[in-house]
Amino acid sequence: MKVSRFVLTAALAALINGSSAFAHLTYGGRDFGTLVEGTAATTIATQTLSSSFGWADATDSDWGDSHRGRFFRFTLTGTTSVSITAQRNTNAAATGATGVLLPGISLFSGLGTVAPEQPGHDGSDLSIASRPGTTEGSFRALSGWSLGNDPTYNTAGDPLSGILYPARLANFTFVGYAVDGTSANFGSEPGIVGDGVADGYVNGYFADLPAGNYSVFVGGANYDAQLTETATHGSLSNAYDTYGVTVSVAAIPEPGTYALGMGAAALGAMFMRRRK
Ligand SMILES: [Ca+2]
Ligand SMILES: [Ca+2]
Repeated sequence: MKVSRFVLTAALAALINGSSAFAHLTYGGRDFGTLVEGTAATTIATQTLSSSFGWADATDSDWGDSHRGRFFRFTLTGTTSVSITAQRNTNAAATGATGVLLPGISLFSGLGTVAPEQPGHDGSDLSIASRPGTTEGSFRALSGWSLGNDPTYNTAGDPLSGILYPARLANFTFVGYAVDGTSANFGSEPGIVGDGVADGYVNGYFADLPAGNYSVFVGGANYDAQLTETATHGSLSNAYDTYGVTVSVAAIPEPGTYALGMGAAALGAMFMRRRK
Protein backbone atom coordinates (compact mmCIF):
# COMPACT_ATOMS: atom_id res chain seq x y z
CA MET A 1 0.00 0.00 0.00
CA LYS A 2 1.35 3.37 -0.97
CA VAL A 3 0.61 6.99 -0.21
CA SER A 4 -2.15 7.67 -2.65
CA ARG A 5 -0.95 9.42 -5.74
CA PHE A 6 -4.51 9.06 -6.97
CA VAL A 7 -5.84 11.42 -4.32
CA LEU A 8 -3.11 13.96 -4.95
CA THR A 9 -3.76 13.84 -8.67
CA ALA A 10 -7.47 14.15 -8.10
CA ALA A 11 -7.00 17.24 -5.97
CA LEU A 12 -4.74 18.85 -8.55
CA ALA A 13 -7.07 17.98 -11.39
CA ALA A 14 -10.06 19.35 -9.54
CA LEU A 15 -8.23 22.62 -9.11
CA ILE A 16 -7.49 22.75 -12.83
CA ASN A 17 -10.79 21.61 -14.22
CA GLY A 18 -13.28 22.26 -11.48
CA SER A 19 -15.24 19.22 -12.60
CA SER A 20 -14.83 15.62 -13.66
CA ALA A 21 -11.11 15.46 -14.01
CA PHE A 22 -10.18 12.00 -15.15
CA ALA A 23 -9.86 10.27 -18.41
CA HIS A 24 -12.77 7.90 -18.92
CA LEU A 25 -13.22 4.20 -19.56
CA THR A 26 -13.79 3.86 -23.29
CA TYR A 27 -13.22 1.18 -25.92
CA GLY A 28 -12.42 3.37 -28.94
CA GLY A 29 -10.06 1.46 -31.25
CA ARG A 30 -10.12 -1.46 -28.81
CA ASP A 31 -13.17 -3.46 -29.86
CA PHE A 32 -12.44 -6.99 -31.12
CA GLY A 33 -16.06 -7.38 -32.14
CA THR A 34 -17.84 -10.74 -32.10
CA LEU A 35 -15.37 -13.62 -31.91
CA VAL A 36 -15.93 -16.50 -34.30
CA GLU A 37 -14.62 -19.90 -33.30
CA GLY A 38 -11.93 -21.31 -35.54
CA THR A 39 -11.04 -18.07 -37.30
CA ALA A 40 -7.65 -16.39 -37.04
CA ALA A 41 -6.80 -14.34 -33.98
CA THR A 42 -7.77 -10.67 -34.09
CA THR A 43 -4.92 -8.32 -33.22
CA ILE A 44 -4.78 -4.70 -32.08
CA ALA A 45 -1.21 -3.37 -32.09
CA THR A 46 -1.76 0.38 -31.88
CA GLN A 47 -2.48 0.88 -28.20
CA THR A 48 -0.29 2.23 -25.42
CA LEU A 49 -0.65 1.72 -21.67
CA SER A 50 -0.36 4.57 -19.17
CA SER A 51 2.40 3.46 -16.78
CA SER A 52 4.13 0.10 -16.42
CA PHE A 53 2.44 -0.73 -13.09
CA GLY A 54 -1.33 -0.34 -13.62
CA TRP A 55 -2.23 -4.04 -13.47
CA ALA A 56 -0.04 -4.92 -10.50
CA ASP A 57 -1.05 -1.85 -8.51
CA ALA A 58 -4.68 -2.98 -8.75
CA THR A 59 -3.97 -6.35 -7.11
CA ASP A 60 -3.29 -4.90 -3.65
CA SER A 61 -5.42 -3.86 -0.71
CA ASP A 62 -5.87 -0.26 -1.87
CA TRP A 63 -7.01 -1.22 -5.38
CA GLY A 64 -5.92 0.81 -8.42
CA ASP A 65 -6.77 3.46 -10.98
CA SER A 66 -8.67 2.21 -14.03
CA HIS A 67 -6.77 4.66 -16.22
CA ARG A 68 -3.37 3.08 -15.70
CA GLY A 69 -4.00 0.63 -18.52
CA ARG A 70 -6.43 -0.01 -21.36
CA PHE A 71 -9.80 -1.69 -21.70
CA PHE A 72 -10.58 -3.80 -24.75
CA ARG A 73 -13.89 -5.52 -25.48
CA PHE A 74 -15.31 -8.51 -27.32
CA THR A 75 -18.63 -10.27 -27.70
CA LEU A 76 -19.51 -13.97 -27.67
CA THR A 77 -22.76 -15.29 -29.12
CA GLY A 78 -22.49 -18.74 -27.51
CA THR A 79 -20.33 -20.69 -25.08
CA THR A 80 -16.77 -20.18 -26.29
CA SER A 81 -13.20 -20.64 -25.08
CA VAL A 82 -10.98 -17.64 -25.64
CA SER A 83 -7.23 -17.14 -25.81
CA ILE A 84 -5.90 -13.64 -25.03
CA THR A 85 -2.29 -12.62 -25.63
CA ALA A 86 -0.47 -9.43 -24.67
CA GLN A 87 2.99 -8.73 -26.06
CA ARG A 88 5.00 -5.55 -25.55
CA ASN A 89 5.98 -3.72 -28.72
CA THR A 90 7.98 -0.70 -29.84
CA ASN A 91 5.08 1.61 -30.67
CA ALA A 92 6.64 4.92 -31.72
CA ALA A 93 3.94 6.83 -29.85
CA ALA A 94 5.01 5.37 -26.52
CA THR A 95 7.01 7.65 -24.23
CA GLY A 96 8.38 5.00 -21.88
CA ALA A 97 11.45 2.85 -22.44
CA THR A 98 11.16 -0.12 -24.77
CA GLY A 99 11.86 -3.63 -23.56
CA VAL A 100 10.50 -2.82 -20.11
CA LEU A 101 6.75 -3.53 -20.07
CA LEU A 102 5.59 -6.76 -18.42
CA PRO A 103 1.88 -7.09 -19.25
CA GLY A 104 -0.95 -8.31 -17.06
CA ILE A 105 -4.40 -9.26 -18.38
CA SER A 106 -7.67 -9.29 -16.45
CA LEU A 107 -10.88 -10.55 -18.02
CA PHE A 108 -14.32 -9.43 -16.85
CA SER A 109 -17.82 -10.11 -18.06
CA GLY A 110 -19.71 -6.89 -18.50
CA LEU A 111 -19.07 -3.58 -20.18
CA GLY A 112 -18.54 -0.05 -18.99
CA THR A 113 -21.14 2.55 -19.88
CA VAL A 114 -20.90 3.43 -23.57
CA ALA A 115 -22.59 5.97 -25.84
CA PRO A 116 -25.17 7.39 -25.72
CA GLU A 117 -24.52 7.24 -21.98
CA GLN A 118 -21.52 9.02 -20.50
CA PRO A 119 -18.38 6.90 -20.02
CA GLY A 120 -17.45 5.94 -16.49
CA HIS A 121 -14.50 7.28 -14.54
CA ASP A 122 -12.92 6.78 -11.14
CA GLY A 123 -13.69 10.35 -10.10
CA SER A 124 -17.48 10.23 -10.60
CA ASP A 125 -19.72 10.64 -7.56
CA LEU A 126 -21.05 7.09 -7.98
CA SER A 127 -17.56 5.61 -8.28
CA ILE A 128 -16.33 7.38 -5.17
CA ALA A 129 -19.44 6.39 -3.21
CA SER A 130 -19.13 2.74 -4.25
CA ARG A 131 -15.66 2.05 -2.87
CA PRO A 132 -13.77 2.42 0.41
CA GLY A 133 -12.49 5.94 0.93
CA THR A 134 -8.87 4.89 1.13
CA THR A 135 -8.42 3.32 -2.30
CA GLU A 136 -6.37 4.65 -5.18
CA GLY A 137 -9.32 4.25 -7.52
CA SER A 138 -12.11 1.85 -8.48
CA PHE A 139 -10.19 -0.75 -10.44
CA ARG A 140 -9.40 -4.25 -9.12
CA ALA A 141 -7.37 -6.66 -11.23
CA LEU A 142 -8.31 -9.86 -9.39
CA SER A 143 -11.96 -9.43 -8.41
CA GLY A 144 -15.19 -7.82 -9.46
CA TRP A 145 -15.50 -4.06 -9.35
CA SER A 146 -17.77 -1.21 -10.45
CA LEU A 147 -17.38 2.11 -12.21
CA GLY A 148 -19.90 4.93 -12.30
CA ASN A 149 -20.52 7.65 -14.86
CA ASP A 150 -22.11 11.08 -14.79
CA PRO A 151 -25.66 11.90 -15.90
CA THR A 152 -26.33 12.48 -19.59
CA TYR A 153 -28.25 15.73 -19.98
CA ASN A 154 -30.79 16.48 -22.68
CA THR A 155 -28.46 19.24 -23.83
CA ALA A 156 -24.83 18.23 -23.51
CA GLY A 157 -23.15 19.96 -20.60
CA ASP A 158 -26.33 21.70 -19.39
CA PRO A 159 -27.75 20.20 -16.18
CA LEU A 160 -30.72 22.59 -16.37
CA SER A 161 -31.90 20.89 -19.57
CA GLY A 162 -32.86 17.79 -17.61
CA ILE A 163 -31.47 14.29 -17.40
CA LEU A 164 -31.69 12.01 -20.43
CA TYR A 165 -29.86 9.07 -18.83
CA PRO A 166 -29.22 9.01 -15.07
CA ALA A 167 -25.75 8.21 -13.82
CA ARG A 168 -25.28 4.52 -13.03
CA LEU A 169 -22.72 2.00 -11.93
CA ALA A 170 -21.46 -0.52 -14.49
CA ASN A 171 -20.47 -3.83 -12.92
CA PHE A 172 -17.52 -5.92 -14.04
CA THR A 173 -17.60 -9.58 -12.98
CA PHE A 174 -14.16 -11.12 -12.61
CA VAL A 175 -13.48 -14.10 -14.88
CA GLY A 176 -9.72 -14.62 -14.65
CA TYR A 177 -6.27 -13.23 -15.27
CA ALA A 178 -2.85 -13.94 -16.73
CA VAL A 179 0.34 -12.10 -15.84
CA ASP A 180 3.85 -11.99 -17.18
CA GLY A 181 6.74 -12.96 -14.92
CA THR A 182 6.86 -13.70 -11.21
CA SER A 183 6.29 -12.04 -7.83
CA ALA A 184 9.65 -10.36 -8.38
CA ASN A 185 7.82 -7.99 -10.72
CA PHE A 186 4.10 -8.19 -9.89
CA GLY A 187 4.57 -8.02 -6.13
CA SER A 188 3.85 -10.05 -3.06
CA GLU A 189 0.05 -10.17 -2.94
CA PRO A 190 -0.75 -13.80 -2.10
CA GLY A 191 -2.16 -16.20 -4.64
CA ILE A 192 -0.99 -14.61 -7.89
CA VAL A 193 0.56 -17.09 -10.31
CA GLY A 194 2.63 -15.65 -13.16
CA ASP A 195 3.82 -17.33 -16.33
CA GLY A 196 7.30 -17.53 -14.79
CA VAL A 197 9.24 -15.76 -17.52
CA ALA A 198 9.31 -11.94 -17.43
CA ASP A 199 9.77 -11.45 -21.16
CA GLY A 200 7.04 -9.00 -22.14
CA TYR A 201 4.69 -11.75 -23.32
CA VAL A 202 1.75 -13.40 -21.61
CA ASN A 203 -1.09 -15.60 -22.77
CA GLY A 204 -4.31 -16.46 -20.98
CA TYR A 205 -6.78 -19.19 -21.92
CA PHE A 206 -10.32 -18.85 -20.61
CA ALA A 207 -12.47 -21.93 -21.12
CA ASP A 208 -16.18 -22.16 -21.79
CA LEU A 209 -17.19 -18.53 -21.41
CA PRO A 210 -20.94 -17.96 -21.73
CA ALA A 211 -22.40 -15.67 -24.39
CA GLY A 212 -22.18 -12.00 -23.58
CA ASN A 213 -20.02 -8.91 -23.60
CA TYR A 214 -16.56 -8.97 -22.07
CA SER A 215 -14.00 -6.36 -21.01
CA VAL A 216 -10.28 -7.06 -21.04
CA PHE A 217 -7.97 -4.86 -19.00
CA VAL A 218 -4.32 -4.85 -20.03
CA GLY A 219 -1.82 -3.02 -17.83
CA GLY A 220 1.75 -3.14 -16.62
CA ALA A 221 2.77 -5.72 -14.02
CA ASN A 222 5.81 -4.02 -12.50
CA TYR A 223 4.47 -3.22 -9.03
CA ASP A 224 7.44 -1.23 -7.78
CA ALA A 225 7.46 1.04 -10.82
CA GLN A 226 4.81 3.10 -9.05
CA LEU A 227 7.60 4.24 -6.73
CA THR A 228 9.57 5.80 -9.56
CA GLU A 229 7.16 6.53 -12.42
CA THR A 230 5.49 9.87 -11.89
CA ALA A 231 2.91 11.92 -13.74
CA THR A 232 5.29 14.27 -15.46
CA HIS A 233 3.77 14.77 -18.89
CA GLY A 234 1.23 17.40 -17.96
CA SER A 235 -1.91 16.14 -19.66
CA LEU A 236 -3.91 13.94 -17.33
CA SER A 237 -4.76 11.27 -19.86
CA ASN A 238 -1.11 10.72 -20.72
CA ALA A 239 0.46 11.94 -17.53
CA TYR A 240 2.53 8.81 -17.08
CA ASP A 241 5.04 7.29 -19.42
CA THR A 242 3.25 5.08 -21.94
CA TYR A 243 4.17 1.62 -23.20
CA GLY A 244 3.23 -0.07 -26.46
CA VAL A 245 1.42 -3.39 -26.43
CA THR A 246 -0.03 -5.78 -28.98
CA VAL A 247 -3.18 -7.57 -27.84
CA SER A 248 -4.68 -10.56 -29.66
CA VAL A 249 -7.80 -12.58 -28.99
CA ALA A 250 -9.02 -15.79 -30.58
CA ALA A 251 -11.99 -18.06 -30.03
CA ILE A 252 -10.51 -21.53 -29.65
CA PRO A 253 -12.56 -24.62 -30.46
CA GLU A 254 -12.69 -27.43 -27.93
CA PRO A 255 -9.54 -29.55 -28.30
CA GLY A 256 -11.44 -32.70 -29.19
CA THR A 257 -13.00 -31.11 -32.23
CA TYR A 258 -9.92 -29.35 -33.52
CA ALA A 259 -6.81 -31.31 -32.58
CA LEU A 260 -6.30 -32.88 -36.01
CA GLY A 261 -6.35 -29.54 -37.79
CA MET A 262 -4.22 -27.68 -35.33
CA GLY A 263 -1.60 -30.25 -34.43
CA ALA A 264 -0.91 -31.79 -31.06
CA ALA A 265 2.32 -29.83 -30.54
CA ALA A 266 0.63 -26.47 -30.94
CA LEU A 267 -2.18 -27.49 -28.63
CA GLY A 268 0.29 -28.71 -26.05
CA ALA A 269 2.12 -25.41 -26.10
CA MET A 270 -1.11 -23.54 -25.71
CA PHE A 271 -2.31 -25.51 -22.73
CA MET A 272 1.06 -25.34 -21.02
CA ARG A 273 0.42 -21.60 -20.76
CA ARG A 274 -3.11 -22.06 -19.61
CA ARG A 275 -4.16 -19.88 -16.71
CA LYS A 276 -7.02 -20.52 -14.41
CA1 LIG B 1 -2.87 -0.18 -5.25
CA1 LIG C 1 6.10 -14.25 -20.09
